[in-house]
Amino acid sequence: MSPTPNELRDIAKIIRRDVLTMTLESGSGHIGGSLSAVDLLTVLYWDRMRVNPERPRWEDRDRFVLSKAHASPALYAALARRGYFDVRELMTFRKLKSMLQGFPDMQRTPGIDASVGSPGQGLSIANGLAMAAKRDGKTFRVYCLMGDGEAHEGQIWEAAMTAAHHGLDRVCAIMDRNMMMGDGSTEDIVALSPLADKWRTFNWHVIEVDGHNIEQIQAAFSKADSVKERPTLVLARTVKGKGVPFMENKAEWHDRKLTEELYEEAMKALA
Ligand SMILES: Cc1ncc(C[n+]2csc(CCOP(=O)(O)OP(=O)(O)O)c2C)c(N)n1
Repeated sequence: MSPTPNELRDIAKIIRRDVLTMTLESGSGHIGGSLSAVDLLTVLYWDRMRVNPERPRWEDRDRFVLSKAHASPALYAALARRGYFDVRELMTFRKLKSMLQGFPDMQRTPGIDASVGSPGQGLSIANGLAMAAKRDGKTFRVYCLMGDGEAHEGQIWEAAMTAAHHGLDRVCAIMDRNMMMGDGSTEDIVALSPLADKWRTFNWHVIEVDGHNIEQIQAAFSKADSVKERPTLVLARTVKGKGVPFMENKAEWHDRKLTEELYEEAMKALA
């Protein structure tokens, strides 16, 4: 049985705490964009996706592609808490020989469906998985989480056209619209607005949600399931650094290093 929305909120809090603990331990890693994506990942892994952590390579599983690959701490924590591997493994994040490298590697880590790293590539991978599913008569769905800053990459729009052209209705892309990237506001760097209109013009079904509202996220994924002949984009309004007030909406927390002192303060906010 799926957890209740309140239980999902509790899980999200645990994952946020894990993100902080593992990045303190590693001395590096991307915190802001991990925290903005946690509620989306929680709903996907605990409520939406058809997966079996005991059989990470089960061929009928739904697939997940972390196109914003630098948010790996959030994904690794979600996979560990969901039972794909021992939670203690999180403390090896970014260390030599660890299976939890800075960017996800499907050959090393149970639960990772695509090796990713360079921004802009994930949606193309998701398209390929969806096309293969169609060819093989499989019913699995493919979820792909992108950053909004990633939409500066032309490949995203090539993939958007491709998915619409082929009517890939089993592709559900999610854009973590936190309005920020490492160097500041997406709108100052290269404006993306009106983003929903852009995707609609590319012939996608677009659903806009508050990306921290569990019920809205659940409803969006349910709706996406029923859309036929077109891919869906869940445009999730989020806050970079969500849950830790001194990190929220601060571009510097894209990849700033935690100190013990700041860690304690952040953990208090997530108590
Ligand atoms: C080809 C390439 N372009 C750019 C970068 C630098 N870079 C890494 S992630 C990223 C975008 C970060 O913004 P966003 O996707 O919005 O991430 P989020 O705010 O969700 O963390 C950029 C510009 C890179 N590593 N490689």
